[in-house]
Amino acid sequence: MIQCSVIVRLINWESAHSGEVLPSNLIHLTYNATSWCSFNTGSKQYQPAHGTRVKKTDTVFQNPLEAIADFSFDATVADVFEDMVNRSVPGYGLLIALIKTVTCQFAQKNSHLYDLGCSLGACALSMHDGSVAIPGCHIIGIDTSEDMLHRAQILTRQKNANNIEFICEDVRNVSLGDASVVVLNLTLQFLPIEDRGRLIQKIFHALLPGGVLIISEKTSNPNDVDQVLLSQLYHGFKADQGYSKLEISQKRDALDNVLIPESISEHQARLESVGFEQVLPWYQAFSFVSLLAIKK
Ligand code: GEK
Repeated sequence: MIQCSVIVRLINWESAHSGEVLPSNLIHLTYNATSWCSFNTGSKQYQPAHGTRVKKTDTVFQNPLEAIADFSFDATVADVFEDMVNRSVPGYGLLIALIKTVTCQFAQKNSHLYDLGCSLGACALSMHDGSVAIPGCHIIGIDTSEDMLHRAQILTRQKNANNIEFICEDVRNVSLGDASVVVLNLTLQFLPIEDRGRLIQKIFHALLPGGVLIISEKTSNPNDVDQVLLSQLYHGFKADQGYSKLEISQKRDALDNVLIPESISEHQARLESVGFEQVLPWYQAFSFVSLLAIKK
């Protein structure tokens, strides 16, 4: 990750929440290739008054926890999610940017583009950017976390992405249709394995001919030696992002019963079994893999 730090003198900045006067007019900024973060102004976080978005640092698992509860996408996580996902998913920023490129290729006029498990709407925004030249594209982000969607709405409004709608619902319960692009970016892994086939089948039926499903997952590797190496590399990546050993192990324990990875071949087999004619891996960073599944 490209990261640099600067100390700047504040001119016309205000508190994120109240516009109160800063305790110091110096602020420490870091830039991590996607956006600016701010901290080091005492106990509070501040953001620029105009324009630049501020990303809060993920400290959710920093302190020792007596008991580790299952991971959930609650307000605490939503508040730091942008930082968390960028520092926890290798290549996340590139993957999001490439979803725009895939969208340019596959979006069809007067169709629906779905972001299933949209969190803060990063993929929805990327699909928005990739479909601006195609008339009648309606983008729908779906998530069960109200805390995520509240923030997603603010972020998309800031970008004037007015053709994005958000729905707070379980992806297993929504009806989908007239779709040219469907994104399942790191979402299927949170569903019970027995529910995954039905969702993939529903997506296949919702897609128009020529439509694409972009599915990204943390995968398991059937070869034990490879699995160990990929896990070591992943922990090295997280350490490089500034996470301590304690943070890495507490988060891993919290995700243990919640994120259930499958192998690339299990995903491919499921996609082919529901009818996708072309299924190809197109992106990989360690165990994080993305597949394109195309309906002819
Ligand atoms: C991104 N796609 O930034 N129905 C709807 N939403 C769900 C469900 C469900 N059954 N289960 C989990 N979620 C995003 C990142 S995060 C992945 C996706 C991660 C939602 C959950 O609330 C969360 O917002 C999202 O899926 C998973 O590209 O944090 O590793």
